[in-house]
Amino acid sequence: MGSSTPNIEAAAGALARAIARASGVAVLTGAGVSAESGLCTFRENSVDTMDALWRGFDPMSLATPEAFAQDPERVTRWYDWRRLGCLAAEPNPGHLALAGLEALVVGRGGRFTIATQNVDGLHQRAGSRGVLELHGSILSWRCTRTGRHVTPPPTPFERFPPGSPHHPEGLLRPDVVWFGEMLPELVLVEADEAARACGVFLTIGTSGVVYPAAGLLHSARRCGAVCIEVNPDATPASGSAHVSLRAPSGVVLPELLERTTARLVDA
Ligand code: BJW
Repeated sequence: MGSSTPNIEAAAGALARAIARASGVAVLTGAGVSAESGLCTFRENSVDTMDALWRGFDPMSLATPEAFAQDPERVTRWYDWRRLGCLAAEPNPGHLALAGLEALVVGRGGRFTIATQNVDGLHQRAGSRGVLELHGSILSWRCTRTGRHVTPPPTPFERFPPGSPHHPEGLLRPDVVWFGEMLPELVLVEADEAARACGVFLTIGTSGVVYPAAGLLHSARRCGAVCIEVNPDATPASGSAHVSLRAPSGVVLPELLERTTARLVDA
């Protein structure tokens, strides 16, 4: 394998040392990790990835309780389109490499946690087990009146917004966390504990601007973790990373896994 991504040896060395000591590895992922599965990111929707219907819409203006209250049909049409896209997408080599890294860490007695901001379920489908969904799941929907959950079938909704099967006056909404809503408390506590306890923290494919998720990197760094960023572009988080890998995660993560494994075998 021959990528010449600068800094990859430094990152592999930090990971191998942490794994050899059986110390934990914690990972924060964002939309960029699923970009190579064909899913749109939030802050850089390109003509290639956005369906014609949704070009010109600002995703950030649809991901709020206010947008849903004002126009539930428009918001649920967008989320249904994305839900079907997530179901049709496949995990990419970046997701698979993270599942492989988990096996390596856990096999040596360490703790491995992925705190993901993504709602697409692709880490789980790649085989990752220690996944914390900070912003919920687009595959699960809930009644706005009763709070009861439903997993809709993998076909488009028949009417918009879909009515709730649990309450005559309820609507279904995606079980995701919109701006101004609280993250699931226990999930956030567990993610913060993992960040504070780990030896290496990876922040992958996120612009690092949405809190409290973005604060996990700072928790990890304050507690002494080696912090590694994987992102083709610099972000506000870059200054807090000890090592930056400026490449797509689907390219660099398999190589990082390979080099880390080789170091452990050689040791
Ligand atoms: C690649 C790549 C490749 C491309 N490989 N990389 C502290 C300070 C300031 C504000 C706040 C604060 N605390 C709370 C707030 C308010 C707010 C917030 O953070 N606002 C900021 C924007 C200023 N936070 C909240 O409201 C949160 N709730 C909360 O804090 O509750 C308490 C509270 C309530 C009221 C007031 C105050 C406090 C909730 C946040 C929920 C975010 N929800 C969304 C939608 C989820 C559902 C859905 O999917 O539709 O989550 S918004 C959206 O942003 C989504 C994402 O998970 C999240 C982060 O985006 P992400 O993943 O980073 O994607 P992008 O597109 O931004 O970046 C992609 C990156 O990938 C780029 O860097 C590319 O370069 C890179 N990339 N290809 C690797 N191949």
